[in-house]
Amino acid sequence: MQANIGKLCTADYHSFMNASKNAISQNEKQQLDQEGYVILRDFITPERLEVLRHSIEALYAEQGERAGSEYRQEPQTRRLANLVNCGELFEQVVAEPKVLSFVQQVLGDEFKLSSLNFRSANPYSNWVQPLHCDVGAVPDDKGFWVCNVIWLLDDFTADNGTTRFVPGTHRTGKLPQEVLSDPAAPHPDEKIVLETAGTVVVMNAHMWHGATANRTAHHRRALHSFYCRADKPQQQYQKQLLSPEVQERLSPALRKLLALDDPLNDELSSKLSGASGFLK
Ligand SMILES: O=C(O)CCC(=O)C(=O)O
Repeated sequence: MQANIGKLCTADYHSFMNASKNAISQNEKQQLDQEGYVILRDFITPERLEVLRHSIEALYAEQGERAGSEYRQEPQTRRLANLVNCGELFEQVVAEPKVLSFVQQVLGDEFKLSSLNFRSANPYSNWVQPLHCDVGAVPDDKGFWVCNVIWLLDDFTADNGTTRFVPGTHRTGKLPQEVLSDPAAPHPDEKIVLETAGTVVVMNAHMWHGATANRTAHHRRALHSFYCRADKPQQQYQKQLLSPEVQERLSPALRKLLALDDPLNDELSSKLSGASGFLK
């Protein structure tokens, strides 16, 4: 289904979820299940990439010191949080049908947006994120419950703070800090993302991963659209963070994806939002 979920009504949300089961190939499913990630090259058109970059830089300049403070700030890193609140182009990012098909493959039919953030490794930074699972999540008896999607706004190279990950570790049922003596150290089985701007990487976020140091003179920018299963708290409680004006104009399908009318989410996210896999 190619239509944007943002334009669909609630009934269509369920038919979207059914139709999207056929939207990805057996190979892609197997890759995501076994290895824990799928790479979608040339996914963001050059025009969309330019608009996203421009909007992000404008928001960062506007927010100044408080940028990212709806969630957490990170050393040697520019962050923006709560981006669904910042314009329709971000609503389209979280509701991208092809991406949602992959998310559904990881999380099952009942999932929601957990957060939409921007993250950019500063030039000449030596900060290496420890290998982590997002929000410190370990699969439970119902299976996987977190899935993260990295939207590359710049080329990711071996030197500029790219993401590293250890394929297959989403199936260990363990957090890296439980197993590794130093989760910030290089891992013998790690792979790094070497892809061009416009690529989207869908990751089972139980797979051990983290950003590396940026040794170049340029920022390395990405958006992270992060999803969780419906029975878990959102990382950023959307109903509390989105302005009334934004909530008012969202379509029923987007309201569903953001869990704006979901008492279970209110119960969970009002008490338990804000978790991180490694930031204090
Ligand atoms: O930006 C990246 O390369 C990875 C970021 C990440 O894993 C995180 O912030 O949790």
